[in-house]
Amino acid sequence: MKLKDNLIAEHNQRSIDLHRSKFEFLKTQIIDFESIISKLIDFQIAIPSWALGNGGTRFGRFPGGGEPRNLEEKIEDVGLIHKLNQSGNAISLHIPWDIPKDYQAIRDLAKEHGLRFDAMNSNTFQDQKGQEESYKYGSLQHVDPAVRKQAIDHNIEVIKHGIELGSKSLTVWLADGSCFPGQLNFRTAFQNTLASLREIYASLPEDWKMFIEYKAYEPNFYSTTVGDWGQSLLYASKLGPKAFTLVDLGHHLPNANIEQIVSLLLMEGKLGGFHFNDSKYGDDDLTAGSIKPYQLFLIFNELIEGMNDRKMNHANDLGWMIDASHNVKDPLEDLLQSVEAIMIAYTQALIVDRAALKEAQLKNDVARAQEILQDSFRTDVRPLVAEARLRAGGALDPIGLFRKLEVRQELIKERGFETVATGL
Ligand code: AOS
Ligand code: ZN
Ligand code: ZN
Ligand code: ZN
Repeated sequence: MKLKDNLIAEHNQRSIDLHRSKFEFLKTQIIDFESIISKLIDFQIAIPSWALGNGGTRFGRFPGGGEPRNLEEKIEDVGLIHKLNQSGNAISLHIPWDIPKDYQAIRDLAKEHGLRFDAMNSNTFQDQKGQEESYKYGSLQHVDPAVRKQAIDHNIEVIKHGIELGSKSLTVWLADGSCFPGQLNFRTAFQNTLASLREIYASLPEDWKMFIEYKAYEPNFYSTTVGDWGQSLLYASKLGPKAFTLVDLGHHLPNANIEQIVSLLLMEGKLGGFHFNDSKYGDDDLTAGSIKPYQLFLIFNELIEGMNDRKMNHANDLGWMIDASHNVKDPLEDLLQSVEAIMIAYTQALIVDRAALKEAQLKNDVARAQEILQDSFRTDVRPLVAEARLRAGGALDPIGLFRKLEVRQELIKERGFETVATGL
């Protein structure tokens, strides 16, 4: 289904007065609001193809209906999100789940929805039908060169699909590791992985980036071969200038200071991008900002600080992606909430008084430094985010409109309850 522009305009008209009064009030508190609005309009977040249906856990899956059944419908769903919020103009594909049958048709469809293709994701954590070698004991780290070769070839194939679609990056997330002490030799596993990554790296086009995603544990529970940002940074540094670290917010051990990791990776020029989500315990893949919104703000605070320092472009120089899984919510509503939470955290970080913060730090004025950050975090910037959306042609209240237009019911009518396998 496609949403008509006039429906969005009509919907906005109904709540415009209330919006205006909230926005006028906020304007009086924010000096640079026009430049913030233009930054918000430019800022786009990629939606993962695997988050458009209900996920599930190993205990079960409760599909909600109307889920996309193929790549075309996944693109359509991201198109719906983008139409509503004008902030999700990219889709991140996963191979082999999203192998395009006809590149031209897929490119045209994405264009029709105003979408581009963000990072391509490879998959060497499952065995596919008809595959010769098994990834049970790892892929790029494997003791058997034949398994490593199969995994390398797969990644190169993913790059080729990406080139056809105009993507510019490959995300490598490996499940490689071990479940028990003694199962593998850490250094051999690292060296095998590095050698395999080098071969993949050699196939990257000049203008591509490789993102190396780390994760503390799961599915391996004793060691993970790209287990933390240190290991990811080691690989990325050894590989070369096109390799970067990718930070998935759910991939740390409890209480890790993610904002500090982000700050240092930025300083080293090795931060590639994000998989935004939230978590309480582990790789929970919950809605961004739903559990720890202050952490999300602090991450953006470091991002703005570091990106300004390095004269980076907020909109284009990093990969802004969501990685999510929805067990109990409508996936489209959940993704709309995630994008909104990210935009809010970004805005709050943009309004931090950086000169005052620097001064407080130089004077060791700890209380003042905290006041400055929390002043921004506790400012209700939602009218600013809504104003940016309005000016870009989106809906003032995306979820409200999604419900009012009964989008999910329409999708169920169109697609029924048949479901596809979704990601992790
Ligand atoms: C796995 O835990 C990682 O978060 C991956 O980034 C992602 O979930 C996967 O590539 C999708 O299958
Ligand atoms: Zn991820
Ligand atoms: Zn994950
Ligand atoms: Zn995750």
